[in-house]
Amino acid sequence: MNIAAPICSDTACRVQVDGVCRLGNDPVEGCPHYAIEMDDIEEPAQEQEPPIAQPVPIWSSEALLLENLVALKRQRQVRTIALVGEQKVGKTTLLASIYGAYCKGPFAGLTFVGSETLLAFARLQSFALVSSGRGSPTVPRTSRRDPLSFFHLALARGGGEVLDLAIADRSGETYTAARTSTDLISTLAELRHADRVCFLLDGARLASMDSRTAYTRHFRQMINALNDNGALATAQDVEILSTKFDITSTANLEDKNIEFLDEYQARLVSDFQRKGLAISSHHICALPKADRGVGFVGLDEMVRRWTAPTPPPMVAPQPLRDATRQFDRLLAKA
Ligand SMILES: Nc1nc2c(ncn2[C@@H]2O[C@H](COP(=O)(O)OP(=O)(O)OP(=O)(O)O)[C@@H](O)[C@H]2O)c(=O)[nH]1
Ligand SMILES: [Mg+2]
Repeated sequence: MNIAAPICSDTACRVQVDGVCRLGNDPVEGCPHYAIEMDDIEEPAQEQEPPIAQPVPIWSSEALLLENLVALKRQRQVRTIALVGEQKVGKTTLLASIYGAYCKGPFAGLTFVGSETLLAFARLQSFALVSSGRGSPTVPRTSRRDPLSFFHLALARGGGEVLDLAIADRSGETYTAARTSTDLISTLAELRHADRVCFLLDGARLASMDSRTAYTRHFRQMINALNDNGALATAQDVEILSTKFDITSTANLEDKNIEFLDEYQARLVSDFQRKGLAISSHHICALPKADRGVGFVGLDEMVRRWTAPTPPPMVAPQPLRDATRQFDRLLAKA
């Protein structure tokens, strides 16, 4: 139903009904209230609601999940490193030590310029502080329930070029399970993203005569399992990092740990090089708590390897030896 627009702004006036002006104007057009635009009547000013700002997403600074890493990789060129090793080999400690080194200043020829995972790093670092109440520095155990996570570092070279590193961490139990149940290997998503895969070899278990034999067999089995199932296909480099060098080097000298370790590493390297892997081996000590005199070992060189400038891609045409067309053979003939 259409309601006729009021003809008089005086709401008590019945001019619209009976044609008589309440104020006695005749003709009614003489009334100042008659036939004025109702829009001209000023509405009492309504209180304006303050505008509600849209929520702004803020970066939590926690460790990156796989989808966060993929998003970051779309924005920046990120070098990804996977740390592979069984429980308590020292993966998380290595991460904490790298961050700790940058907290002190430039390290391995690079300066810290930022991190998308500062809070996660700080949380690891807090376990090493006196205020944590612990007698010696440590890091929290990575549980099998914890998701695969990545720690990010943005590092600058002298010329100002910034390099992004993402280092994967996950629980050692998952890698142990994948070694024996190879159908789990395809679930190790970090390996598909990794430019470099580092196998961490526990120097403390190698230094123990009781566990040495079984452990070395399991370690080789791990590299074999990942290699045979194509999990190392995308990595340009593979490293064996023997951890806890403070323990390996100070345990009973008669056990000749270092000689044993070096021979074992050399054998692994030559066997896997024959299988086509670009593999090398190195000693590291990320937390010299068994012997402070040993100090941090191999971390500087390791970060330099991880961040070394990549050679420019080969663009020159390569000669084809047995090409079917004469034209394609020209370069080989030259
Ligand atoms: N002496 C010595 N101990 C170390 C070194 N690196 C790590 N550790 C110790 O080894 C233990 C295990 O280290 P983590 O870093 O938690 O090992 P992880 O590989 O992350 O283990 P999961 O989280 O179980 O997969 C901790 O008590 C560390 O303090 C080292 O270089 N020297
Ligand atoms: Mg851990």
